[in-house]
Amino acid sequence: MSEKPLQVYIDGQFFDEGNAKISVFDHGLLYGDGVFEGIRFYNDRVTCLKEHISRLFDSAKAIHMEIPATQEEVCAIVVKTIRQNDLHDGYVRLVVTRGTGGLGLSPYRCEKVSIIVIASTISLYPKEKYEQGLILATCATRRPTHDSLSPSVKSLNYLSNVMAKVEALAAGAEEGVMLNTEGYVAECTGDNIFVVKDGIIYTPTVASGSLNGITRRVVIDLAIKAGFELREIQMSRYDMYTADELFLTGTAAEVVPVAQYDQRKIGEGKPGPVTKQLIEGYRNLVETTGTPIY
Ligand code: PXG
Repeated sequence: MSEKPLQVYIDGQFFDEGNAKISVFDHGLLYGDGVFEGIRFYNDRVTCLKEHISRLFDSAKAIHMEIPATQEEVCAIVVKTIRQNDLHDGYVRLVVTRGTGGLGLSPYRCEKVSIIVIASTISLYPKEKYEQGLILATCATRRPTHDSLSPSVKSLNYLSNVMAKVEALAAGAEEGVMLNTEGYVAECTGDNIFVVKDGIIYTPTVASGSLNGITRRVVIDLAIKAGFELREIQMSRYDMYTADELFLTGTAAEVVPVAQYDQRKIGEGKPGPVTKQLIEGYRNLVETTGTPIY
């Protein structure tokens, strides 16, 4: 027997996943003209919902797009879509596209901005990876700079990240490290980076070209609360090669340890004590906080 189809929200209505369709003339498809968020929910609570929606509105503002709803309304739509699918733990992909328009770049010919919400489940890395650590490699593709499309915009243009992921996988790694045009470490293809050295925790500044990650912020706050010194720095590959511990953060990835980077074993080559403490702290936090769904 097949499972009940997912109910996908598009512009005020729910559709069975097989019938959840948008126009081939949607500028999200034709030009990558749109923004998105990836949001998790655990134990009937949506993690950092307001923060995700606030970032979505900032991304939209930056690309001169008006979302046809308030932040509170979009929060309610996300919660409603999870409820509609009777889910308790999972992942929401919230996509806002410029909408249907003619062939031609101008967004002003698009009829209306579309809001799409998919609530489902996600597993980015196999469970063992959280005990063994990931293998990373530096990618040739650099993070875009703020003078083109700001890397702070979580847009539907993820091709440089996709290319970086392809390069990492081709190098036999599981995730790729993206540098900025100056050669400093920015982030991974879908996660932020943290280093532990001599008991101090470091992460690249947002100005290095990293996304202002919501998990990054939660982990920074957790680390400071736990009494660690936390420094946002311009980070080099050297800082990563010589780290005692290395870990990544992201909504999908959560907090995930790194065992190897560019053929160098990191620390003991297995998750260190600080990483383990933060994995534990993050899990406790997401299980017990967030916007209630039911
Ligand atoms: N950097 C980039 C480029 C990202 O896309 C992060 C860092 C982590 O940010 P958050 O706010 O999630 O802590 C992201 C987020 C997916 C997926 O489907 C990707 C992300 C989030 C959720 C799902 O691969 N990227």
